[in-house]
Amino acid sequence: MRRPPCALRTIMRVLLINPPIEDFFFTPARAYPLGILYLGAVLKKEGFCVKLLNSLEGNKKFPIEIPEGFKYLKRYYHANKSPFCLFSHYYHFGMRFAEIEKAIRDFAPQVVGVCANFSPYFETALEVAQISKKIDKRIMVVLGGRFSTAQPKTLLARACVDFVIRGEAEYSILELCRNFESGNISGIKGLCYRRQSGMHISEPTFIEDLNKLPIPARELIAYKEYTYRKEASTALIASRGCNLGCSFCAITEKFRFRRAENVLAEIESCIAGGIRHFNFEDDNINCNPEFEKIIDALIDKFPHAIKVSFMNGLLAKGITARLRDKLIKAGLTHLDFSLISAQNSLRQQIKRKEKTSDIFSSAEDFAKKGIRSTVHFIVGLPNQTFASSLRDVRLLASSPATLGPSIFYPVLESAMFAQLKELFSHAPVTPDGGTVQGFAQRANPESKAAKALRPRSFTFSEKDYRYFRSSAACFDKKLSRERIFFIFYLSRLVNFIKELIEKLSLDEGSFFDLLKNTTAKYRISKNTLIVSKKIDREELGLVILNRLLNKHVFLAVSENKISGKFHYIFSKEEFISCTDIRKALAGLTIKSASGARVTLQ
Ligand code: B12
Ligand code: SF4
Repeated sequence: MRRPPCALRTIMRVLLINPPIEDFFFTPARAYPLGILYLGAVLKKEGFCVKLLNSLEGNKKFPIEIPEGFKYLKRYYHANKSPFCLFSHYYHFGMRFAEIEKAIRDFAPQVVGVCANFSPYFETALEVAQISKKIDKRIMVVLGGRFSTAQPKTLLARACVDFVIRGEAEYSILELCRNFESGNISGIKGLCYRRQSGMHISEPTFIEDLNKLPIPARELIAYKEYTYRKEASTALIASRGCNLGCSFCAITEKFRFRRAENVLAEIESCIAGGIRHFNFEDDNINCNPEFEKIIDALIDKFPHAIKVSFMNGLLAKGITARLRDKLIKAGLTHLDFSLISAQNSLRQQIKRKEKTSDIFSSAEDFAKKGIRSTVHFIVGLPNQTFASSLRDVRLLASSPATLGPSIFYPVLESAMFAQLKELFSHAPVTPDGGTVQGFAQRANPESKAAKALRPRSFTFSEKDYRYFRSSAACFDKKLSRERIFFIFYLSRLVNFIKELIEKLSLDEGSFFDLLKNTTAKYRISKNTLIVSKKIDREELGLVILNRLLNKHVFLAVSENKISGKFHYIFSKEEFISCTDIRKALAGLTIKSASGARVTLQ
């Protein structure tokens, strides 16, 4: 590899990369590479020549073949124009590997740092490591992030990985780069590497005083291109760690927070650079004793000039009426709460201490002031039943909040992970009877055939990490996969109605009129509707909803253009019983953010 003949030749070149991810879905509004921006800031400050490649920048995505291990999901995720559908394609989100290769060649780094944060996507991080070594085997490849912290040995087993840093890596990567040439790396906190006698694995390191860290080096990315509701937007974090200890969560390190002035200085520098929206990614920012002070300062210094959100969630407990009004004044765009489940015994089991009544009353209070909330809840937790999930949907339907269902996934460092042995012993099996590595999927867990296929002992290999994502819908101990997706469909139907009555200011009477009139516009013959103009999402949703409520049995729809006409072909969603959906909808009261209600018959 030719290194550039520039003045920087003697300065070490470090390239930090956030790799692509491959999945059925991704949330582009939160693709901010905060972790490596912190590393970049520390390295830049010390004079290293740093470049950052966030391959998730710019919302690139390419449909790719569903990997063999995920083929069982084809039954649930397929091309569907219905506004209630699950996912459709499997995608490569982010830059293609060839583009990443070119970027590495062009920059000619001595060090490549790759973020291996998410367990299910560690393979794309390894692919980037592999590419770096292929370009020049002298490149020092270092990996870090949550997955790296949990499984350093998995990564170090690959020749393309030289080092893994466990935990918060700002100071450790700096030390590593400083000592790169001398080779004196002993004593660097969190550093793991291979040696002749095996692997050297250090304990993860966490930074005590966050105020001493430089602010993330946003100038390393096209920061104005990251937008939210058309305004330049950034993620930021005012604290790290969490003391609350929910058993399904990876965040087990001690809670530490930044002083208000320190956070303010970061916000000021962002505002000077044109950023107007601030999304706090803290795990529980309102446990931060400086939180109200930060909000007060935002109101004082930037009145009506900025917008704020907390997409990783706020704890409802502690949001007093005074704080609520301040948050709104500071430019709050919307709220995200984490209900997990409304069932008390489940909440106790997962050690969730927040009261559900606090969440519901907060969502009501904010709605009255014109601020929408999304209440996130988990479907498929160990020991969760269908009835319990259905109750969550009912409760949320009658609240002004949007429903945010997410499917349970196991997290490597969580306390719950230790119980996996038990969970895997109910290992599901694929509908076609095959097994997928350590855990396979099973249509009827109690069937004789399924029991015969159940692995006798608990084993799972690194190939199984890919299933530690919500879209894999892995467990079906008490709540089968069909039932999990049922809750998803139902939630989408409820959200669709909420949105519609809000947007068109409908009441119960006008909602049912709209339903009837829209359907009357379209004549469906043999499950096919042919029109000269494309039908919009809302109308299509209303057509499906009306047919559903009137006992017809389709939920899926495909769209094709034939000889200038649009053909909509309606079909059954095989795995969902329309009778059950109708039963679940019957008598359901749905409330919009503005308070309008519709009760379905
Ligand atoms: C923002 C976020 C996202 C964003 C993406 C962010 C991104 N940059 O790509 C979105 C919303 C898309 C996302 C999605 C998911 N997420 Co998320 N996410 C987070 C969150 C809330 C904040 C991350 C952050 O900015 N932290 C702040 C920075 C400062 O810390 P950091 O990133 O950890 O970086 C430090 C170290 O890790 C390390 N480090 C990081 N990178 C590197 C690189 C090198 C080279 C080195 C040496 C060190 C290093 O040094 C950094 C500085 O100290 C974390 C929770 C958390 N507190 O971290 C969960 C978290 C990372 N997410 C998690 C998961 C599992 C997911 C999902 C896969 C879950 C799912 N639904 O299946 C999804 C993916 C779904 C999808 N297809 O979109 C888990 C990861 C656990 C694991 N081992 O896999 C976490 C920890 C949440 C949790 N409570 O369990 N997520
Ligand atoms: S889920 Fe949130 S509150 Fe619970 S331990 Fe994790 S970070 Fe803390």
